[in-house]
Amino acid sequence: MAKIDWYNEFVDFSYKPAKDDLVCLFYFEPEAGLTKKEAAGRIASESSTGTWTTLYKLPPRMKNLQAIAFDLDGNYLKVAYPRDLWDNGNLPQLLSGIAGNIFGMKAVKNLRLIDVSLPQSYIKHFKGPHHGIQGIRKMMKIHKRPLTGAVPKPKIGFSAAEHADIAFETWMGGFDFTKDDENLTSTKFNKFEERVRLMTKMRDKAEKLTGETKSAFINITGETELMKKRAKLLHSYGWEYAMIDVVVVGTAAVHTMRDYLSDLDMAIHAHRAMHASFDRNPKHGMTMQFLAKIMRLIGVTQIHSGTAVGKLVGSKEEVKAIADTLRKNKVKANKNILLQQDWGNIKSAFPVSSGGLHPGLVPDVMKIYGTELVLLVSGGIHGHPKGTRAGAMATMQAVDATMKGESLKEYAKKHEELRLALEKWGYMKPK
Ligand code: CAP
Ligand code: MG
Repeated sequence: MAKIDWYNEFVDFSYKPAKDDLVCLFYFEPEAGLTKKEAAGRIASESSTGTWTTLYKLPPRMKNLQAIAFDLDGNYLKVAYPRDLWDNGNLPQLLSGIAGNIFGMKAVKNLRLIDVSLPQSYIKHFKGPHHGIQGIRKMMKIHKRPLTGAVPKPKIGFSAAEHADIAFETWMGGFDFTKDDENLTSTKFNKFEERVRLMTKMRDKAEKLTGETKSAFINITGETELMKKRAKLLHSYGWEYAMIDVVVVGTAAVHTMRDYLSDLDMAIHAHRAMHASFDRNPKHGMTMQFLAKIMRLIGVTQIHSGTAVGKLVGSKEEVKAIADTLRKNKVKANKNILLQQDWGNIKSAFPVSSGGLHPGLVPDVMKIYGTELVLLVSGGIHGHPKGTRAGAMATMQAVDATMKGESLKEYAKKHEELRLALEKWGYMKPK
């Protein structure tokens, strides 16, 4: 009987990836009735040149474009993709290939894209972050400790004037940044233009009083032309950053804005709102380390990476994998979590730890990340018994204690703001 499918031609467990191959690591569960090898063939086929049936005509050269499932270890599968499949510098096309139809195949009960190892011949077509971690540290004149910031809370509802006043208190408490929340862009009670104007006034006042550089992640999320307009306004008021909710705007818009903001010598704070719709299920979807990788490749300055100890999902192992993906130049393979990656000339990006943090959790977060991170503590300063400024001071005291290797308990004996924070929250891990 004539063969009706050719999936097994996409499997070769003796194949050794070529230097220029792009390699993906998947977790997968075959649907009942299919072997792992049969499902593996379907993953490699559907994400490269194949279809469900044998064809009347198949030019021999197509063989050179087929993906090959080459390494099967339990439910983990590696697939090698020929370099010629991929359009230089086109990340949406990459996603349509390795993260497209395959998630909907009946052949798999579950499928998760864990990581991708990109060859130099692919990454050289991307610019990566404009500043890099050292560039940001130089710009902010902060060379050792974590950078710190907070979002006004409640996350939306303040007038532009109230928002700017809270920013002033945050900066005067010693924080470097104030951040808009992910769902605040421009509303009738807090218009973007008004917020920028008033935030600028408060920034200049706080810089004058403290002698420190103060900045903000002001949210320009929206249609790309609108984002350009808002970025230009930020630049005209001397702001160094723009904030973009990168998942909801999409990789093409982030790419456009990376180049537009880079021409203005501006940095991108990437919020990852909506990521958990595809990365929290350990059996299906894509990992946060994969999302962090493509965002560093496109060129965001920093992206939220989790806390492990705060209110939102993300294990310690996952947080470390994301931090390595963002900060390292040469990433080592970590079984079933990361593939090796040489970033070549692509600059580093800051991990951003945020979500349910307060001064009592600062040592836990710094134990995971070290000092090379942006630390955002929002509810954890505005909920302080003595208010925002004292909450920021308490957090800066917790950072200082941790940098000095002192316990918070000891340090709090001589620092009232930290003592009051520990009295309220202790070391609780919010849910
Ligand atoms: C944190 C936050 C951030 C989350 C995002 C919030 O506020 O502003 O958006 O950190 O999660 O809206 O919850 P709190 P992630 O500090 O008051 O919790 O960083 O995991 O992307
Ligand atoms: Mg938020």
